[in-house]
Amino acid sequence: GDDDDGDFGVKLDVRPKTKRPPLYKVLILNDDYTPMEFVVHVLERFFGMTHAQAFELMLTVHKKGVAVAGVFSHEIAETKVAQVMDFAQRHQHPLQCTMEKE
Ligand code: TYC
Repeated sequence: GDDDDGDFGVKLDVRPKTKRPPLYKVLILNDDYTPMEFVVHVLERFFGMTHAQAFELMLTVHKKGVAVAGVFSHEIAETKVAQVMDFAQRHQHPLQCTMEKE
């Protein structure tokens, strides 16, 4: 209202504002050519999954077209995508991996 108190309406900082950094989903995409065992190996190797977890996620991708392999900070997600894309290319498989903001 008026400025009898002389504060000019400037809001006081009450809570410390510590915004958490955004997280990114790393997605594995289906294709018609990459062998199922290769995808399972990728999920074990780069996402720390057990064989059973990796097999289950691979089947989800195979049936639904895409699944989330993990959720990471921007830098870690970028690294995972690069590692998977490089590994797939080196083995001449068309497997695609990408990331998106959660
Ligand atoms: N669709 C592939 C096949 O039938 C298997 C596959 C699963 C490929 C998951 C990619 O991300 C993938 N051989």
